[in-house]
Amino acid sequence: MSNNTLFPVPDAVAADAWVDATKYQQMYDRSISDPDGFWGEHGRRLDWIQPYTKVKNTSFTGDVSIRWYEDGVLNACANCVDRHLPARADQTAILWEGDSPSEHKHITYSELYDNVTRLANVLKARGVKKGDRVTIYLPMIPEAAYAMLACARIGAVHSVVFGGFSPDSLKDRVQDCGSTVVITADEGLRGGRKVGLKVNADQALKACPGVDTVIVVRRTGGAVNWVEGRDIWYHEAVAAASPDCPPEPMSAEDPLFILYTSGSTGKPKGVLHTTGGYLVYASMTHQYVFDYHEGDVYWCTADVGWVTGHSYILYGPLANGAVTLMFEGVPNYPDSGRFWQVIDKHKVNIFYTAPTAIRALMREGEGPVKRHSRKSLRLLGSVGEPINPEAWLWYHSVVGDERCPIVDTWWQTETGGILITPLPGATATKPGSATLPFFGVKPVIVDNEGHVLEGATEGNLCIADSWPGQMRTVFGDHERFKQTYFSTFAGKYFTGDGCRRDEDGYYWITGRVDDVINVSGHRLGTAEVESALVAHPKVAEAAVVGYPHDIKGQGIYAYVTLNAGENPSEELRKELVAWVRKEIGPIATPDLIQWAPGLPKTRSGKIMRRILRKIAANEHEALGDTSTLADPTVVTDLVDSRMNRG
Ligand code: 6R9
Repeated sequence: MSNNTLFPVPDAVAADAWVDATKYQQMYDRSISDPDGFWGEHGRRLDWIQPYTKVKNTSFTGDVSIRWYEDGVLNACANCVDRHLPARADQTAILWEGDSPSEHKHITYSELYDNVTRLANVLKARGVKKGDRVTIYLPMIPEAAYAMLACARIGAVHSVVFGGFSPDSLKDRVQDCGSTVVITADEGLRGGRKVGLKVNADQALKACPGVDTVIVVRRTGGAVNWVEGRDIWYHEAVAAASPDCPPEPMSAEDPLFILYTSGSTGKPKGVLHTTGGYLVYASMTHQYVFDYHEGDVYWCTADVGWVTGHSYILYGPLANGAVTLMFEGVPNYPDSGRFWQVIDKHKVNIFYTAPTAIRALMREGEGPVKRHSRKSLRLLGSVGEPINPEAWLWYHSVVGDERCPIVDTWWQTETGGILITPLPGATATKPGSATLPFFGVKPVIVDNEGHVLEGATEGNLCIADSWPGQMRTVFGDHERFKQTYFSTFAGKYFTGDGCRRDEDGYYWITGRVDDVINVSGHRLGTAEVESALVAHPKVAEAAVVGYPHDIKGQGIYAYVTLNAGENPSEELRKELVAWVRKEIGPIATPDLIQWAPGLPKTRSGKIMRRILRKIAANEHEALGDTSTLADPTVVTDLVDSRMNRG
């Protein structure tokens, strides 16, 4: 998976970029030796209602406390909208491209202001106050951005739930954060197909008596059920509301949003981000990593339901007064040239997508790419999972015509923004490497005992000290925050990723080292899929692992033990696949189900996933030590049936 070819920074790129190699080194060194000075200065990129006098106040030990700019007061929405009005009221803020190529819209900063302030007043009228939680379950339409910013404006904490999640997943998330308001749509539209969002929300909310308001955007006009007194139409409420809504003054450490993400154990946890540090970090990384300049058209293809959508469709770009493209559709509809067609249509300069999309489009050959000129493109980005060198090279030569630098950006929901990445004017790239840390980021690689490894090495990736975009806690469960991130390697933030550092000091992320799998850039805990499977009446036990998948990066491999008396059949296999999709959502669809009369367990009853991963990957010779198993013949049986599968 490693390719050491060095792609130098093109001279023309370095000359125009915010940062070249010399400046990167100077800024990086200062950010590490004098974090207060460095971040104190860069924090002023935002407008503060009351300027901060303190900058960094963080500790990764004891109770773990992370505070940045703690005595500053600001409003995130005002920073993303109001402050741009004097200079760019009529400039496009959001360039929305619909699912169908015949639909698009330019939303200017003044229109954004009007939409956001009205919705903010609707929320207030429904009783939402500073600190209250609002759940947003919307497709990729401008109203999703209005909803997030309206919450930020009045100090409410948004929790966006990806529109592909099931009613059950939505219910868990609404209950966990205790929202009283849900914002949804009649239906979503993706690849020409309708997705019933209101019907899902209705189903979920049967178990959420605390929700007294559901605001419904009319997207398709499809029929919906209506709960009188609870449901209101978005367009009616907003039309009747006033656009006069002053932004709420927020302390830098007041919560901005919660975003649920999967871990190795238990239910998804509510990652909590706060206002000041998050916004400084999102906006600064957006400017430097994508080398954003005035007038550039920038497109991140993520969904706002994921952190990439939060930081790099919404908060980062809008804080910078950028033009941010928001796409409702999918890469292969109406055909697999859609991305490149949109790039030509809107003259996109900066394009940020995921390796899984690149691999899927690569399979269609160069034809669909070459039918479009892509001459506006200047920079390409990748995020979500390790990019294999083959996909990187195709992205570089076929999509970027060997002209556009690639930024492979490593980060996580928890980190708020990009931590390891090239800067286009400063960093020579290597296909498959996320290269070097961003300002203020101190990566360390440790062995399993926690010893810090120096030089060229491989091990567990930790971050030694805080950066402003870091999550502050798990909503409602600070203990879990400490346990999950700071207890494996005391005093360090543990990322859950494995990593190699080469002789040039470049970082190569090798993937998760915990029980998290990454399917098409989406994080899933194996425990979540297992608990969905065992909830089926015919299933006795299940073990889920990731295995290498050509397009998705990792596929979901499930070993299933049926209850006594139940027999494996193709029909039951299909039923279990449909069951998991219904329980969690389509992203959790198992790719392979293997019937397992028994699972390999230690004598204390722990499932040996290490062995199951090897069997799933067809690495039968490398099973390692099986002597600690309670019943080693289980493994032979599993290997035999895996081999019969081919
Ligand atoms: C932003 C985002 C985080 C996990 C992370 C890692 C993987 C993300 C990557 C990458 C290699 C990259 N990951 N970007 N691995 N190279 N450029 O994706 O957040 O959904 O929380 O996932 O994704 O394993 O730990 P999130």
